[in-house]
Amino acid sequence: MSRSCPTVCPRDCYDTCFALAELDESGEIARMRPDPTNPVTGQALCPRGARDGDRRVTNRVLYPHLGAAGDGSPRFERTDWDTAIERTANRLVETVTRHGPSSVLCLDYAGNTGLLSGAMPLRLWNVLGATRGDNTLCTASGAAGLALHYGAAYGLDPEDLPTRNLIVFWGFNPASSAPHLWTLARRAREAGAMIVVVDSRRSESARTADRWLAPRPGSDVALAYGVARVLFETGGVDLDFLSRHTVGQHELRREIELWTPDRVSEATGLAWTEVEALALAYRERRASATMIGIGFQKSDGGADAVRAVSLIPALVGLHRGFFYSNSSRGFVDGALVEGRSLVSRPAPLVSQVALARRVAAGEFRFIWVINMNPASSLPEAALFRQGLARSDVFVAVCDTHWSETARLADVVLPAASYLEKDDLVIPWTHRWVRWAPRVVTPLGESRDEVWIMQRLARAAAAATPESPWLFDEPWAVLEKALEGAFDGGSVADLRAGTPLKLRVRPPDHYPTPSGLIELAASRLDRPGATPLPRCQPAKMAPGELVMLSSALPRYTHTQFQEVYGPLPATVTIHPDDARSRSIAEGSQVALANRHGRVVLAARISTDVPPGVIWAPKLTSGQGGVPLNALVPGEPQELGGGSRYNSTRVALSPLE
Ligand SMILES: Nc1nc2c(c(=O)[nH]1)N[C@H]1C(S)=C(S)[C@@H](COP(=O)(O)OP(=O)(O)OC[C@H]3O[C@@H](n4cnc5c(=O)[nH]c(N)nc54)[C@H](O)[C@@H]3O)O[C@H]1N2
Ligand SMILES: Nc1nc2c(c(=O)[nH]1)N[C@H]1C(S)=C(S)[C@@H](COP(=O)(O)OP(=O)(O)OC[C@H]3O[C@@H](n4cnc5c(=O)[nH]c(N)nc54)[C@H](O)[C@@H]3O)O[C@H]1N2
Ligand SMILES: [Mo]
Repeated sequence: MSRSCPTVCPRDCYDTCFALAELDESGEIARMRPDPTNPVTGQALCPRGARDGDRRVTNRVLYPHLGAAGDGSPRFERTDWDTAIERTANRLVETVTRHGPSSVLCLDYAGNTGLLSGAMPLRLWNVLGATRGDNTLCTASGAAGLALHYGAAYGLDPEDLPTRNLIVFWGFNPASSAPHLWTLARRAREAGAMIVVVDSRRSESARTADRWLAPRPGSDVALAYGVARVLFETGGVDLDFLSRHTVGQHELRREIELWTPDRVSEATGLAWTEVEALALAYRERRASATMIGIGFQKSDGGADAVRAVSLIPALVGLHRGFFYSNSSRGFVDGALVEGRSLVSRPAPLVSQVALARRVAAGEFRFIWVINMNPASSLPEAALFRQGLARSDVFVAVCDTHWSETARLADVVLPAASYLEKDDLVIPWTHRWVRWAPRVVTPLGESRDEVWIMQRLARAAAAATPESPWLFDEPWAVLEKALEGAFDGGSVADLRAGTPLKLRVRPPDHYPTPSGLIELAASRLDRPGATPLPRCQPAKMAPGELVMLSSALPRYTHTQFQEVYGPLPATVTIHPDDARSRSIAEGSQVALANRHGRVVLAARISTDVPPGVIWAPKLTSGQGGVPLNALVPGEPQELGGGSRYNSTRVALSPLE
């Protein structure tokens, strides 16, 4: 008889879906189904979640492997856990002894965000004092920007979307990146809401929105100021709300007055009537949701763009009428799970954005990679790959699959997939949490990350300060970390299978110096912090194009290529840019800048405006060269975030 087992997708994604794995008589996964008990994700599975049973059995790392560097093409031989752990631990102890703990680098990211698979295994690296990545690839700069005005970045609960009359997705492509939020928005539309998409290209979401505005990349601050200007001029600003809940309206207003219709149109490329129409929609529809994407803040002025957009809902009188990432709203003690609050000294942090050149320079002698595929996802990815190939650097990768990074490792340790281990995933969008117990037996000799971490900690005891908490039982850790985390219900209920709802801070709580929304920020002690957002238009050299990259519905970063085939090696080019360079549809073109050169197939389309090209994020070009070989490694000033979407390239047909 078949049976359904509850699980939760742990990928770093807006939706954090509850799912049901349907097992056949032999106990194998027959198919994945949506779980209707989650009001946000219960409708359907995305094309990735639906194929998780297939991904589980394809391209897996089944056994520990030792890499044998040879003539540049890596070879791997299977080994046993004892040998793999001993090899890794010996090298770890030797590195710490000879070069100090900070010459050990731990890189982790978005593969599995579960508290047990993602957070708890970091305990070893935190107690060692290893250098850790600073998590700046994704949301960091926008979060730092929002903190200047709101004290913390959390915003509205997506379950409120069906109650809104206007939903603006700004630099956000939910039809691909957040399909369940998109469904909620469309449900609101059925009840009369308007959906607006603000995106520099015609994204999947833009195609079906009620209205699409396409500001030039990097010009969103000007658009937001233009909208604010119309709101002030037409009585759309809730002055009573401003006087009660905000400071800084006069500074903001002075800035807005400088943004004349001509100046806004010139910066954004939009007709003033489009700006007016958006402002009037905000004024007339009142109950709005401003959904601020992560995509458009991975750019030169990304933090300031998020700041400017976030001020619009305050002007129309809404407490946190925006959504960005809700990870700062709750009470889960992540520092305890990771062991950060258990060590006497915090681990040194290194910028992920600027990491590649330091790895290439040999600054780290031992690199541990878990839940991440940095050889494809980091800026300056080709340089990073050169660093991994150095003979004086030891690389250990713990992954479920043979990722590009695993293929460059000295030791590869097989991780059990999320369907093969217990975990608890804390969403950063909606509030629903439930225990995700193991559904099926781990394939091959793959193991869960806590087991792997504890094995390695024992074997490397000579380098590790005495810390019995490394060996804590996972459930005991969770019980402690979750005290006070839920709105009713106990951790025992959770373990018995009952979904619980996260307890969250109220929307009108503003941990700023004034305790109010600071339309003009007053805490300016961070690099790049200014009272008001600044517009930093892209500075382009003649002939240069700006390259955007973002998600496709069937892939999560580099994942699911084993199910759907390689990420498309294509670049979308406007017909004018193709014509002036004699580029034909389907032909091979070179994208080049001072960082590297990537060859992709041309797709000619008006989905992108002139001067802008688009490629699937994390794809690879001819010869397996990662797209991110082109991406600069300079962090944003505010928040240290990435600039993927400000990558400038020259484009030419292949000779
Ligand atoms: N050009 C460009 N580059 C970008 C971006 C962009 O917009 N443009 N976006 C950036 C952003 S926002 C992000 S979040 C990063 C994502 O960057 P990464 O986190 O490096 O992306 P993934 O390819 O998802 O890599 C996750 C890895 O974890 C593995 N994994 C999955 N589940 C498990 C598990 O349970 N255990 C273990 N041990 N491993 C597991 C997967 O097999 C995969 O190899 O990429 C960034 N890179
Ligand atoms: N299918 C799928 N879903 C995912 C992921 C995935 O890999 N695959 N990754 C997850 C993760 S970790 C993240 S961070 C999110 C990212 O998901 P989103 O927040 O939706 O961000 P992106 O898809 O990177 O970009 C959104 C849009 O921003 C536009 N854009 C770029 N620059 C500008 C600009 O200057 N101005 C304006 N207005 N628009 C601009 C791009 O054209 C793009 O369509 O998705 C999550 N969901
Ligand atoms: Mo991300």
